[in-house]
Amino acid sequence: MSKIALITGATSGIGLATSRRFAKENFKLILCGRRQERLDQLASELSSHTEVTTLNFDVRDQKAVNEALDSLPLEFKNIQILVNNAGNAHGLDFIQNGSSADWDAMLDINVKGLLYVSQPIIQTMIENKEGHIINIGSTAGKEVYPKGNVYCASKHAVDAINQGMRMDLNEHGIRVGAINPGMVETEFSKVRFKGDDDRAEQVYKGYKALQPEDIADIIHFTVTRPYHVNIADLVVMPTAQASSGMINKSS
Ligand code: NDP
Ligand code: 8X3
Repeated sequence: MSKIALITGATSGIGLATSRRFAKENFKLILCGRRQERLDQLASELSSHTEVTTLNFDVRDQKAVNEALDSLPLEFKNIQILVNNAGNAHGLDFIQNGSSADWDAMLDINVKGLLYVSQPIIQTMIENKEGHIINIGSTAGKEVYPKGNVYCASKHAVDAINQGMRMDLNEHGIRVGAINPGMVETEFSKVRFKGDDDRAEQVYKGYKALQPEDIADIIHFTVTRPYHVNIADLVVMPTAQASSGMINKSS
């Protein structure tokens, strides 16, 4: 029977590629994001492969998250796979110059939003004694880089939450693991640099960055292992990257 997967941040980048990959493999999909037009387009594209529904909510708004999940049709309620992907960096500044609005956004979205989405779904997984949670962390959650301060803190928090979730849910037979990518060419830098597209493009110039489909492949591999196999924590970088924030642009 087709597995039911909920993907946050399905409107762009890694979440979009994962939605397409899962659709090809006939997973039943709950696609989440805030940009309704993109959700509608994606649902229409993928519905020729599989059953799709969409949920529009801001992960920062716990009430909206709960209402959206409550509104799921019965046939989508028993979520078996949760991909906690929604998130972004906001700004790249020395700590002394950082904007508190950016700090709030990163901590509220990347950390608290992940918790708000996870908790009600975990309840369902516990009841069903089955589930798989994939937390999208980052190399920034393993090593800090200059000016990465609060984004790196938010992804270090995802790393800690991933470990804690795995421990707490272990007795319920729920798989929990993190995928921690290095540089992936998505809209991430457009968001980080607030629409400065030239600056965003420079981030991926001079080397071959990971593509969102590379991460989708890994997520698909992870969720299709036999149930006794849990990929707990995986780091993946472009070959031109040696550590967080360290890219060899002459390679
Ligand atoms: P994108 O900017 O391409 O996609 C981000 C997604 O998150 C969008 O679908 C967006 O949807 C969603 N999102 C952002 N804020 C909110 C919010 N407040 N509420 C609901 N959804 C939200 O970036 P990526 O695909 O690169 O990023 C996906 C994840 O991968 C993030 O967690 C990021 O930290 C992580 N990552 C990215 C790397 C990279 O180099 N690109 C490397 C390592 C990790 P919408 O705007 O429609 O709400
Ligand atoms: C995104 C990758 O290196 O820009 O998490 O932080 S990086």
